Amino acid sequence: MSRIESTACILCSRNCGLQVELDDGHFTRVRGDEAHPNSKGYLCQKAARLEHYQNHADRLQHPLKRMPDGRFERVGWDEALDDIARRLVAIRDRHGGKAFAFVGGAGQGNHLGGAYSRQLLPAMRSKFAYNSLGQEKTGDFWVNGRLFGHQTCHTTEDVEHADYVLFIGCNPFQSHGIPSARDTLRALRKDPQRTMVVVDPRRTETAEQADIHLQLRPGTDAQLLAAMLAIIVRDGLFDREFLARHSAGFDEVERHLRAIPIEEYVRRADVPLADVERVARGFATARKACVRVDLGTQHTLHTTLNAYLEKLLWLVTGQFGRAGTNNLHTHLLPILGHTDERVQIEGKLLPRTAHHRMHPIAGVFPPNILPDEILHAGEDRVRAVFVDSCNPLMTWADTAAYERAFGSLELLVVVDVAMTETAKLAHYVLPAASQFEKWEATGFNLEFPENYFHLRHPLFEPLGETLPEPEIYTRLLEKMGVIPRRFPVLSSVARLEPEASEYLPFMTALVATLATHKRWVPYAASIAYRTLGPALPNAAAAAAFILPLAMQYASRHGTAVKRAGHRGGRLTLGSRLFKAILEQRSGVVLSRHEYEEVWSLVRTPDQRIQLAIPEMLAEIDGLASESLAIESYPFILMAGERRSYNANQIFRDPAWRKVDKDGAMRVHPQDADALGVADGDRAVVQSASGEIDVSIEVDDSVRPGVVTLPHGYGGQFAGRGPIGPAVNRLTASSHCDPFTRTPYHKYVPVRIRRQAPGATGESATSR
Ligand SMILES: Nc1nc2c(c(=O)[nH]1)N[C@H]1C(S)=C(S)[C@@H](COP(=O)(O)OP(=O)(O)OC[C@H]3O[C@@H](n4cnc5c(=O)[nH]c(N)nc54)[C@H](O)[C@@H]3O)O[C@H]1N2
Ligand SMILES: Nc1nc2c(c(=O)[nH]1)N[C@H]1C(S)=C(S)[C@@H](COP(=O)(O)OP(=O)(O)OC[C@H]3O[C@@H](n4cnc5c(=O)[nH]c(N)nc54)[C@H](O)[C@@H]3O)O[C@H]1N2
Ligand code: SF4
Ligand SMILES: [Mo]
Repeated sequence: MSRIESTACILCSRNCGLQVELDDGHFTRVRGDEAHPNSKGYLCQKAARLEHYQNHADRLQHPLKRMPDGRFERVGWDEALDDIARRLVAIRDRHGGKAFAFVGGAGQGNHLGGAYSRQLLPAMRSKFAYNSLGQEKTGDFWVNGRLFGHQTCHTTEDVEHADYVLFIGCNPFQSHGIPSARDTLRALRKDPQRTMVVVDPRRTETAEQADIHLQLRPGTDAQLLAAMLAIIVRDGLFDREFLARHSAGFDEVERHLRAIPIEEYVRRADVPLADVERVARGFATARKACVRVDLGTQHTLHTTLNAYLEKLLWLVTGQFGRAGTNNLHTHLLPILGHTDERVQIEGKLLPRTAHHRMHPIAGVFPPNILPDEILHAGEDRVRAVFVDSCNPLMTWADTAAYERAFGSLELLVVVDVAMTETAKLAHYVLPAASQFEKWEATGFNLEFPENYFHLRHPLFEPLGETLPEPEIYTRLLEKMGVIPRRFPVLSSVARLEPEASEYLPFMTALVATLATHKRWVPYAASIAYRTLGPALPNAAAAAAFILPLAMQYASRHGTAVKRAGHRGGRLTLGSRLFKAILEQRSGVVLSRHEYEEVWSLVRTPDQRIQLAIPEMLAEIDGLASESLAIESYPFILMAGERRSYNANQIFRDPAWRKVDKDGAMRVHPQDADALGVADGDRAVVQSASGEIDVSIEVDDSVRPGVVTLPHGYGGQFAGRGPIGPAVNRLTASSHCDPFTRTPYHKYVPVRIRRQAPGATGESATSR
């Protein structure tokens, strides 16, 4: 019997609402959900392929244990979790918290489990959370921390309402990342009053639609942005009134900007000076302008400085805090932390890693250092790693380093829905129910002035013996002895008509319990799951921890929550918001702010934006002495492009791809001639770290001297592979921003040689 249900796409951070038709455990049709308050029916071609995530040959069904001969054997949940709990506790008690690292915890659509998995860190007395944000966004978060006073002050861009949009190092036509990307781009292109500028070394699908495309030399964004800012300062295009009212430190920033050799930096970026002047002026004088950036600036040279310069662009021109500009936004799920490396807590600085002495940013440690933290010889090395919703063997820099590091651990546990490359190295592989078999939600609700939240209901029965993460981690904590198995008082309060009483007796009891048992505070999610959980309607136990978060949100943003249509008093507004979240199948508008309320989200003591960041000003000065030539590697590889059929490493069955099955390498015709390669030929790409075999696509959208390979290929499926380019065989742990350690994936120096027909190298990809 087929039926129609509401859910959301799990393939990118937009999490578009979907209406899906289901039949006998399968997706038979996928459409956009018009009732979804944010995506309003929008979706892209990838969502139609979700059946390939839900049902495929490598789905995990049972807990597995790796035997001494390398084979995996099926074990029971209790046997697996008892042994894991015993070994974790032994490692913790013998070596302390430094011996444990937690990896991942959430993908593009599954952030509910993260509330439970992160409890393992305090249970292990460890602070060492590594995840993919630490290989792309931490430079941005660090700069936000300095500018706005808190690393959770995450910025957003109102592309939909802007007159002038600058896309720097992002390709929303393919990667989305902005609301209803393709519709939004089309609207921009069609309106002669609005201007779209793309800054990208490739003539991307987005650039094709732009009014101005600055096709800069890779890795020169810092020079180009510095030159634009210098033009703005030189020509007096900054917003004096905005700066005087809302910021501090502009004079100092201005001094550094005035010293910038504009023409020389524009020459280094290799774009026409007249275009740069036009863009600087156009952006500064537009009524409503915003900047959208992504990996093109975050995965290249000067990652952190790029974030600073990009934000200065909209701050010095006063393009902030209004419709059509950049803004801050609210959070329901706390996906970011605040870990300022300068601040002392109880007389102590933040914990640093044993080998690199690296500090966290927004609570996250960088993937690029983890292999060294495991492999170094010290007593204080990382010995046990838990991986959840992440596949570092494929997605993090330096696959060979990860193979060595993970292969040497005393304990590696992987929680995933599928048998991944990382899972193959694990001592235990624990099978999670898929995102359509359990309650799920995303924390990527990054909108302003309206913000949204979508709690997704399970659509299918869990496959085989799979369990949702809330159950896996709660059982593990119980077996480790960090929380009791029963909370009789809380459970009995929870059973007293929780909805009719607005959950208030339960919240009161929870707060009282945690006040008397402070050691349980870090495990509030599991405690709410075990106590309030069973009393929730529709078996929504996993959503129980959202109650306190909704109450916190309502108490902080009460007026905006009421503007969104929610009703209630000081105590009940939050619990009513929670009820709405539980009930509305297509998602909820959480809050509706007025633009000027953006200042209430700034966390500096005086709500002024602190423009002068000494570390960044020093780096601006240092640009003058930079040299870029790397003679022995004549090409720059952008390792990890977004295309029409990649979606991180979420799909494993290559049958999901309608085109680009090989994940071909784009090469400029001039370079193809010089290399003697044509469409469909094979070539070997070699970097300082490794080499892989690729298929060629001659394409004049790239600059000469630049080649691109897609992200999300190179995995194994059903015993076969690698399928397509495994790009992280070419990247190196050490090739990264010195400050944040985020990788330079878009700037990998390589050599290329033609592969004679019929020849297959050791690292050849099978087809
Ligand atoms: N189809 C698809 N969509 C996705 C994903 C996916 O795997 N597939 N992944 C999602 C995720 S996790 C993320 S983080 C986003 C990323 O989304 P994007 O950052 O938009 O995607 P990319 O294609 O990796 O990189 C963007 C652009 O940076 C350009 N670039 C390379 N080097 C430079 C440079 O030096 N300077 C500048 N200015 N630009 C440069 C590239 O040519 C490319 O067009 O996409 C999300 N959406
Ligand atoms: N060279 C290069 N490398 C890159 C990039 C690049 O551009 N170039 N892009 C980087 C970027 S921006 C990102 S965000 C990362 C993404 O890389 P990762 O952080 O590794 O995340 P994903 O590929 O999204 O998915 C990881 C795993 O989640 C599993 N999964 C799916 N659903 C569930 C679930 O419900 N529960 C559990 N437990 N697991 C589940 C999937 O099976 C998959 O194995 O890759 C990065 N790697
Ligand atoms: S991949 Fe992203 S843009 Fe496409 S349907 Fe899914 S969530 Fe929406
Ligand atoms: Mo990402």
